Amino acid sequence: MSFPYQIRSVDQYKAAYEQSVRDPEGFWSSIASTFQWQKPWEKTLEWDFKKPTIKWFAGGKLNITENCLDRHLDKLGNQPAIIWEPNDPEEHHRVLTYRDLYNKVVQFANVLKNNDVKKGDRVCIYMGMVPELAIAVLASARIGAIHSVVFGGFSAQSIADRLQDAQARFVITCDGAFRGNKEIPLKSVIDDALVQCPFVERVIVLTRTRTPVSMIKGRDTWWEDEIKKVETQGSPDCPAEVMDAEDMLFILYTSGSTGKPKGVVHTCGGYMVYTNYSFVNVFQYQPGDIHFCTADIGWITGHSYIVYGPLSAGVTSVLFEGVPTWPDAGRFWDIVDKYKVTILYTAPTAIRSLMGFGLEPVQRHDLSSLKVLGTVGEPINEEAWHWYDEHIGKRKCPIVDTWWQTETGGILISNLAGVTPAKPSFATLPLPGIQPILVDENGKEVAGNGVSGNLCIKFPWPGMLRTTYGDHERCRQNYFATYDNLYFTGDGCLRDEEGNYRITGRVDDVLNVSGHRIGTAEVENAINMHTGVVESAVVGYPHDIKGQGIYAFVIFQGNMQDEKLVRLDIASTVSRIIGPIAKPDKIQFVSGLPKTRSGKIMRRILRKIAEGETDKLGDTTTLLDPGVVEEIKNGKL
Ligand code: 7RM
Repeated sequence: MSFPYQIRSVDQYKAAYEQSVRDPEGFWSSIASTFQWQKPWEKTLEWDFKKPTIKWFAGGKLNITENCLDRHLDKLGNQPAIIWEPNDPEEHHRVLTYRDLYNKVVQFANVLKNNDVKKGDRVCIYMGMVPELAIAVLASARIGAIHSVVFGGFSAQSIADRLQDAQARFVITCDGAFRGNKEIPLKSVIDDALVQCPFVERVIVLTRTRTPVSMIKGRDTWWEDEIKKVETQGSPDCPAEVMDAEDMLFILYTSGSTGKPKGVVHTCGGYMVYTNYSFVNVFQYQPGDIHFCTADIGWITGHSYIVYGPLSAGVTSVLFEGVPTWPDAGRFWDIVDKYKVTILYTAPTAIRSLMGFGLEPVQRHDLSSLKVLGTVGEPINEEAWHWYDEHIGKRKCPIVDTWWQTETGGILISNLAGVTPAKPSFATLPLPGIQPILVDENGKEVAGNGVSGNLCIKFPWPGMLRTTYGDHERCRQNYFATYDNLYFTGDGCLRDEEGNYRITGRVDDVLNVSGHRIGTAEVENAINMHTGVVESAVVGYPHDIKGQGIYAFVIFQGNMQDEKLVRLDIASTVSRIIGPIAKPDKIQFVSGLPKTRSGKIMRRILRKIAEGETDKLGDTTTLLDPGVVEEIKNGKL
């Protein structure tokens, strides 16, 4: 496919940017008109950030799967859509052409219909990285069901919370998942979650690890058996459901500064246009490209840049089941070599961890197919940037540092590979259509260059979130109430003399651990569930590989005979409640926490202590008991 809106020079970038600000509706409608619509839209944009109301392409009818599958069949039917690389390199890989993927999606869409899944129903998908995960996602979209993918590392409790919030009556899972030398018992985790979710009517279970699972009559059914049923029914077809541009496409839960994760809602039309537009421009996609995004489909990066963006562009997308360091630290490079990957998109945390294994695992492989490298999820430090540039890209591949969020649907700030200049540790410039603004604490614009402030966006773009599921007020509070008439990202940001943006990290109580978003309040709630814990406070601290580590200060009143064991108990409590990704790296037992007279924990002080900057604690005179600070400083881990 070719894309008339692909920007190929700095001048084109400038012109497109200028047009997108002067005439946003004209800009986006000319892009959107290149997609396959069942009925054209009536109004390009309707918006009011105060409520918020955001509607793109209202009245337009479409199905995103027709744009990802049907429209490619004529020309790209025999081209691989998905190349699946299993966890174990000894196991055979799988290739699904666009034709194969189309067939499997309509087939599974019919399975969903057979199981009484209807348009608007929420379907929870909890699977490992197998092609059937992408198939389940697309099949849901095909019939207008709203998918809610939950990352395979989350606990039963986290799944139950999400099922309840979304009132999902359907679950799709696997018996288990292979990840490195581990086997994760997905179905068994689902069984634990469902104890709290009697409203779930049907669980469809794909065979992957063939680990023994309990199958409950009337509720649980095998994927393979369901496929056999539709095969005997005859019609291999499944017409795409007619969706309004503003109908919900999916919910994806993400952590915020308060207790429970919120369900970010994306809609069909705008998300389709934005993921495709950003994919084609940032990575400078060319026909024949092999795109390898190493994220899990359980995160937004996988939704947008393994499934919807690449497939709507007709690219070949590599889907990898395993982990970067198993069987050895050459696994990514092995895959690049094997499939002649041209675009590699990964996270700084992965780069930093692989750097630690030296160059031998890299040098064993031919990486000459690579054309473009990308990073996402967290700020990239210069050392990692240069290693990536030198040893992976051999100094001939542009690196795109892509800044975006679950809420933004797609990349908002990034250089365009080989078109606009890169600058190490800077995401650089906004994509045309994106209008960033920096503000101070009072919401006053910080104008000009060489400044820093809180990053906001002042004009809507098609890929932005529309609401948080079941609680619109929470969406308003979280993103649109901090500053009048602005979308607030929660990130701090610096703008250099040339106008390049560098995102410095969260300014709220959200941690970024190995590119995973975790709320401090969420971790505290989990720690506090341990019987011996009275109170806790969690902050982040700089971590060489993870970017941020989790540091927990805990007041403990239980049996403390074996401190090491208590730490393990607390960690395993967190693992149970949230998942292993939220386990604290350090747990320091304290007798009190630094609090203001009104009882608020002063995290600023704890953060400084955790960062090792104990001489820069600032003003502690407003504390209820300044004495606890000394004790905490002395006990620092
Ligand atoms: C895509 C994704 C979002 C948060 C965001 C930032 C941080 C993401 C970059 C980055 C610096 C980047 N979605 N972040 N990309 N920080 N440079 N290129 O990660 O919802 O899970 O996280 O991640 O703090 O607000 S997310």
